[in-house]
Amino acid sequence: ARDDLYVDAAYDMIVVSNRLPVDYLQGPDGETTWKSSPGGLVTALEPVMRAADGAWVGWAGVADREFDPFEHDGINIIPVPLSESELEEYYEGFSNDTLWPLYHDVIAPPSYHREWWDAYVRVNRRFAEAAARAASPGAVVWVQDYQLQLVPRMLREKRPDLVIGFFNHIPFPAYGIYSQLPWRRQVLDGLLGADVIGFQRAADAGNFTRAVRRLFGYATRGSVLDVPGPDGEVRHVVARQFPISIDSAGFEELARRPDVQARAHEIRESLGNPETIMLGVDRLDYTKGIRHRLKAFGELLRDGRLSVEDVTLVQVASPSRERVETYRQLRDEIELMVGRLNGDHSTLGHQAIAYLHHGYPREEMVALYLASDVMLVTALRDGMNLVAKEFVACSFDDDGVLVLSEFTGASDELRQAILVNPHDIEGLKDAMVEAAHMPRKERARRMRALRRRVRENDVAKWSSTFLKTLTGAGIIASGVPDG
Ligand code: GDG
Repeated sequence: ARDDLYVDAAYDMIVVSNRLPVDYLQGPDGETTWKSSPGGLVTALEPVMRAADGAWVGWAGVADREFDPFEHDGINIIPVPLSESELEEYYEGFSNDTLWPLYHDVIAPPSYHREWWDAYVRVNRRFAEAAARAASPGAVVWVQDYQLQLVPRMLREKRPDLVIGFFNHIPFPAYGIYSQLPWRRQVLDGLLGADVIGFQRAADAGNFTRAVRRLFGYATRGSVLDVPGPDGEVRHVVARQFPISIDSAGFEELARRPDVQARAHEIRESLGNPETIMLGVDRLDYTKGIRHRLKAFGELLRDGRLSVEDVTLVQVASPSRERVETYRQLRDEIELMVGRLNGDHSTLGHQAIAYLHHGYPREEMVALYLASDVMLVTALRDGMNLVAKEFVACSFDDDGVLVLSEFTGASDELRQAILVNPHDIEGLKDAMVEAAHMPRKERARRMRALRRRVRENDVAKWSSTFLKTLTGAGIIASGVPDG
């Protein structure tokens, strides 16, 4: 029955991602409803998808359920089913416990399991088949992220007529680390099925290109790689950086809303109007450097360089990957640290750390950005880090200080932040004190420059630059060596 509903070969533009841009909700009477999950990717691609009558291929977020394709808010949705065991092996296992730690420079030890790999191959094939079926002749297919690295090659084999792009949202590691992967050749070959392979930073694209040279010996000129096809003919594949961004205007608009500002005011009040509010916003993930941040803050309080009378740290740690053991351990460690630090330093009137293990609506996040004086982004490794850009976009009064780790993609662009190496706890402490005491004029000077950058490079520009490169890939490959 499902086949009748599939509109085969109907779409000129297809996005493939692990998760669909909609969430499945069960109504009070058991009926199925769908709600958009308004992430950055959806915002960026929505206009493109509408204009091209595009379709989105992905998983709906519930295991062991099959859904028919449907239309939601003008976007055609093609759900791909995953079983409970595939969810464990392909998603929680190979994606989040093998690739995620490996690609983030083995901050946590990656697990290598052959059954996980088998599930990864199987699920990637299912996504590739769904996309191959939905794509019209010569359609553009844009595959997203590390969960689906084999899809470009699988798709090309089924449908050599397609124009295939891939974007990697997380870092790509140096060869010395990447080469641990028992399936290192298969993954590179999977990616090389694309016409354009996008990364966050130039360094990621460089690591990828070097890995291709080492493992396959293909010739590369700048960002163009010569990839031999089955009949010996050479395809030109482009691998370069396309730094992702946010809907900058959308965030600023929210920040300017009177009700959001009133809420920001209320947040400050409820924290006892401290002189300085420092803020961390992260998925609870070991890549984000939350422990380093807490350690530095604790030592500053202990040594009297900051006082709980003047400074409060708000740490939002949104729940993430709670079925993966490393994440459970991390949560315990962080909550132990927060409990200790609050026990040691809080007074009845002043809390050292307001720790929130919740997800919040976007309005509340923006109110938090507005309420804060210092944003702490101390990731040990991060593809981009959108939180840094969101804080900047919301600071329309040109005030606020961003402390930003050099190990984020965002640090390539946001040079006027206070850049830190989060492993250097003394350096991090100095940066936090500097941020708390930075004169107004200096704050404004830096924030103006940061805001210009984020305003001019928003997520719409990111997607249009990528898609232009992709649809012009033939032209690039035949002449110009570097983009
Ligand atoms: C991956 C890469 C790359 C967080 N908590 C809440 C909430 N968030 C939002 C933030 C931000 C997003 O989630 C997180 O994006 P990040 O970029 O900071 O990090 P990852 O989730 O690790 O994302 C990363 C990104 O992909 C895009 O390519 O930048 O490097 O790791 O937008 O605001 N949003 C709401 N409530 C929360 O509680 N509404």
